[in-house]
Amino acid sequence: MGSVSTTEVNAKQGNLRQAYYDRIAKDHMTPLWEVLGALVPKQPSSPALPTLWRYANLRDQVMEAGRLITAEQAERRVLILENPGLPGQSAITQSLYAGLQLILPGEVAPAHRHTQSALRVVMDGEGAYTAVDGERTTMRRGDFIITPSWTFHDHGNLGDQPVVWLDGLDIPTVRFYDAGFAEHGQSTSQDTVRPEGDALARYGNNMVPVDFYQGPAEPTRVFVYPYARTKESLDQIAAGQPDPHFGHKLRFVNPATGASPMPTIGAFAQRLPAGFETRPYRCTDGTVYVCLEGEAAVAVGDQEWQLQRDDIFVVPSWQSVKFLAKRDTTLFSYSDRPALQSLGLWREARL
Ligand code: GTQ
Repeated sequence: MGSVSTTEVNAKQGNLRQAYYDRIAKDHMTPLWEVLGALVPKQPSSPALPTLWRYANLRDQVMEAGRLITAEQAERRVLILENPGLPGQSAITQSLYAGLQLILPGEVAPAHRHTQSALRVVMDGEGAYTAVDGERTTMRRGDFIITPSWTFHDHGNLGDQPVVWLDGLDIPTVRFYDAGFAEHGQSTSQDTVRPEGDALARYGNNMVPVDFYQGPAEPTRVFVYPYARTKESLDQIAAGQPDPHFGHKLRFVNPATGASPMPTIGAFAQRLPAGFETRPYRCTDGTVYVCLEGEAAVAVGDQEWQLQRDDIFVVPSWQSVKFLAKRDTTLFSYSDRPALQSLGLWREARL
């Protein structure tokens, strides 16, 4: 008899193994050796894709939603920016959510609270407010506003223009941990219990109340970081030497602790001087960017776009990002960096 070929041996072994896998699957077991490489990758390879959303298109589409449903009917009238690599997941990165919210003159988005943390970046229009735990703040373009986990919040538009902002939430993170709770407020709009500006005066001016101490994971009581102040800092530091990878980049902090404003989401503001080209950079925090001012070419992984004012794009974990500013450009960004850092999982590479 001739010897059995290697191919035949392999085929037979393959069949035996598959039959075994099928048998153990009935008992809810599965072999590690078939999936080890994917479970323990050499480096991150996110299913999220580098993606750009043009603001002009976003705005047209959200305005159309404004003709189809009221803010109160919708509870929140938002178009989710869904990463095409994460279909059906309402996620822009594996851990974060993004959406464009519209509130028309006279409308209110009713009070509620949830364990998900949220941030807003005001894009368009004047006259709206967000109320957080009994204090309102007028929303102005570029303002970075937060509603930390379990704080009551509602929105309203007292002006005569549609107001649009970007929502950033840790919805996928909270879903991952199965830690979502939510409830409605007692009334549609919260009673105002403090005058506008109170939190900023108490906690946001390099001072805090004398008997106030916070643990490192507690969110800040400052819930608005006005763009006028952000811009003032960027204008001032832009006179100095830019960092080769970042230009002039600052991170928002809880002024009482120096930690991120909220434990699951970090936020950043960045100025790239006209003509400045950054070196390629990558990090493990998938990041959502908003172009608040200016114009720049941006390369993310194998994608390249000409960024215009208000455009929004996402850089998934470990994809390289590189900018060439055509004009003085200001970027806002947010990511899960503080969560990764507190878990010891944050890495960066300055290329
Ligand atoms: O404003 O409370 O985009 O609860 C998604 C969920 C906004 C909000 C969103 C929310 C909100």
